[in-house]
Amino acid sequence: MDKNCIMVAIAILFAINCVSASMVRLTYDDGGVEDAAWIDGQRGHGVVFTAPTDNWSLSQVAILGKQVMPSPSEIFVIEVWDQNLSLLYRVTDKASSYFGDNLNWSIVDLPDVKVSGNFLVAFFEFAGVWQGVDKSPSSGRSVLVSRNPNRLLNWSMQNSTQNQTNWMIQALGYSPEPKLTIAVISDTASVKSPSKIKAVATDPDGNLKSATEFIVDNKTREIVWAQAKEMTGSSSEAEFSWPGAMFRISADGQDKGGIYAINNLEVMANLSSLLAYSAPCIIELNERANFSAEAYFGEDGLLNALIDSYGRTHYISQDILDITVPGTDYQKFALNNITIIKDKSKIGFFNTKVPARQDEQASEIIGPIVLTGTPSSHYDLKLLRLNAGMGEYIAIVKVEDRASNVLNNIAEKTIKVK
Ligand SMILES: [Ca+2]
Ligand SMILES: [Ca+2]
Repeated sequence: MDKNCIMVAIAILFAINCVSASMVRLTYDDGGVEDAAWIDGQRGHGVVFTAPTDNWSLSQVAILGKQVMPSPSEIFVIEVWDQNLSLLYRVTDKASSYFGDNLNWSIVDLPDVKVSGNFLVAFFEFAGVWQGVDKSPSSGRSVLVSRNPNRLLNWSMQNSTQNQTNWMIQALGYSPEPKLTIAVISDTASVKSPSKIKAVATDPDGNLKSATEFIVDNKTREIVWAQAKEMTGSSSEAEFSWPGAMFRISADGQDKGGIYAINNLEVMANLSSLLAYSAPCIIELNERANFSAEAYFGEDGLLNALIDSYGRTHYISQDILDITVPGTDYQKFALNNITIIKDKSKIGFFNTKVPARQDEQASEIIGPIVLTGTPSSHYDLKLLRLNAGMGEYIAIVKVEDRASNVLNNIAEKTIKVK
């Protein structure tokens, strides 16, 4: 499978070992630079960001770049504009203090500019800095801008179309983050008597979103179980119970191994039992097309939907169609809409580990599994909840707010499965 694809899918998982949660980085590029471009003195590279919350404190701008040699300009200007294109802040500095001979990320400090809704970061380099370009399908947020008056320009770049250009400019900032305390109420786990962990979160600006419990095998470091619960407001409680089970995937009745899966929080009520769980995956339609996606399973474990990271649907089951578009002929629908090629397309899931050290690999692929089933047989894929083996498990609780702040706590006691 394509390595890029795997990296993207891993990034879609979570950074469970991130220590500091205070700084949030807004990025619309994929992190891999494919090209670099400079533009003339009148024009600037602009990226339209959306603040995670109102009055977000924008404290740094990161730009991937290197100096043009010989440099036509000694200085660069960074401007932050609000959604009406009005100037909020301007930095003017010496290009050689930030950019060198190689394409590297440079961090430019700002004095905590308060931004809300959409805001724009414009980089004017006066043809003196090569601006790093990510050429993956663009988010449409990279634009050309000009001043006097501040405005967006029509796209006119040689060799770069706007839908394949992401200026590698990122915004770093912060807003009040939640606090989390967790307590182990019951430290043995079985179906009859699940382990219990209580999480209490508070958030100064009252935008709590969710808490998630991860159960990690103390020996293998595998995440065997994950469960999310909604949180709201400025103070919230959640109790997690774990029945000593682990998520596994079976294909055509054969157990293929443990995978990362989680219950879905934000599903419409009439679909919640059909889309009860989701698991990140990689779909390989044929030799040329592969992409990261999300597989959705029902309460009964049957596969009901495959949706890729661009939002394209590759499979939905008849049960889903009957609810979302009643009266549709499923066979006809399947023929025209399902992209999976029987006996040819493959799917890979993730066995995800919490690395003990940073250089350890965090995930491995389960599969790729050739899809031999049919749309009506749910491609013979089933999410299993089987007993986790005897041993010690670590519980980690993550709390998130609606401003992308993330905080993790590890339970002080391990959980035993006997
Ligand atoms: Ca790229
Ligand atoms: Ca908050």
